[in-house]
Amino acid sequence: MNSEELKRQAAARALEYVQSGMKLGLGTGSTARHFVELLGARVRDGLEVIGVPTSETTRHDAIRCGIRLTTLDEVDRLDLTVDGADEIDPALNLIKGGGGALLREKIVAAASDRMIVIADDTKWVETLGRFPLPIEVIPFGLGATQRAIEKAFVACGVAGELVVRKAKDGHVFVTDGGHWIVDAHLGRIGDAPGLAQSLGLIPGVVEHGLFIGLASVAMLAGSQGIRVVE
Ligand code: ABF
Repeated sequence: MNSEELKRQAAARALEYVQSGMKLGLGTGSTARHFVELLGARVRDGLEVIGVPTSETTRHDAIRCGIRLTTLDEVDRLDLTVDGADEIDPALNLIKGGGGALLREKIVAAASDRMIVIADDTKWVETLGRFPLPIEVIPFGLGATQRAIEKAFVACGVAGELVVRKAKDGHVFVTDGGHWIVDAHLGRIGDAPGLAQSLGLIPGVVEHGLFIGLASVAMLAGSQGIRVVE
């Protein structure tokens, strides 16, 4: 089974948790897109849900699939968010943001009663950090922000290069919020909650891709089937 089929299987399993009347957070990325497509098929069969997309890309996908959308200004809490991840550890802490949508993804996840992470099992790691950690920053004062990030790394016992993300056209990648992303190549993050807390205190850091304590369930699709980790 190829990786797209595995992602679709994980997405299909998450769909079993969706009930009519739910308010849903709709994730971003290729795995989350499978979920949006499968959800759209159920909506066309009569399932009534309303969704909050985590990116402009997902907004367009959801509209194309016929899913009714709302915003976090119009609804209070969401019942469930289904989203992908770049890395998942045994405590269900995540690295997200490889697709650049981490800020909206985190706002939506934090506004949700439950978050299901869907992925193929290559995303499962014992310790986070092999995937470069995305940190969303304000362009103003970038040098000062990067120096503060490096200090936080030292305090948290990690080290690694910071690389300003470029888009495919060679220009700086700009997020849906108009910010930039620096990717931190750390290799291993021994204390992800501690690092998350330190990064959250730095002026100029808008958000970072460590999702600590937000995911409730992970659906990991592999050649042996789906492993559900709670
Ligand atoms: C989003 O998409 C991200 O936070 C993560 O960066 C990425 C995972 O993408 P994919 O499902 O394509 O591997 O969930």
